[in-house]
Amino acid sequence: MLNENDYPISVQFDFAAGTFDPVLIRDDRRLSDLRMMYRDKDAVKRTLSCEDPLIYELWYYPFETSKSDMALGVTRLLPGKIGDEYHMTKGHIHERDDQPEIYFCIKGAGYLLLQTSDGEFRAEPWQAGTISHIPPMWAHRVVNTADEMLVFVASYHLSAGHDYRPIVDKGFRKLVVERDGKPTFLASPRWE
Ligand code: S6P
Ligand code: ZN
Repeated sequence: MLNENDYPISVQFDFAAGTFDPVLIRDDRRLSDLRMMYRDKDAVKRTLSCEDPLIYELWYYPFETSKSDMALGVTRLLPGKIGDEYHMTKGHIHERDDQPEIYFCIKGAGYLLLQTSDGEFRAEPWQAGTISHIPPMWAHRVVNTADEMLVFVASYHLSAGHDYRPIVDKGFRKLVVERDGKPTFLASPRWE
């Protein structure tokens, strides 16, 4: 017997705008939400003394049925840097160790950083059209290294859970910074 949540639902994605409609939940992440993540604490302080810039927007549509759940998430990551470090998502690992995720880059360019709790690290170069599978047990973060907004679609089970603690505590092994106008990977001092 179907209940009212068990029927198919479609939303319409606008590729030029990087938005979809209808959207059920919208959330903003500002520099104050990410202050622990950036290496250059003086740059964070300086910026926050005059403004609290928007770093990314999250647009969500949770699909919850009587038997399962799945989320559609669109992340809209603005271009820019804090000090010399590019704008990025906070980054998290799924609480459940059997939960993967699919990311689909729609617009812009940058990197998907992936890391296990043992410190295995990968950086997947991203451009519009790249689709990446994030296996279970890999923390994930997206970095925007271009001059335009980076937009990606995520699909995952809502029951996966989000653990930000390992990233707050130690961060990723590599920082993505601008050197001579180009994105460059620096070993994070927190891993040495
Ligand atoms: C959820 C999925 C994305 C992120 C979003 C923001 O599993 O990976 O929807 O939540 O990209 O990143 P973060 O690290 O702030 O959650
Ligand atoms: Zn995730």
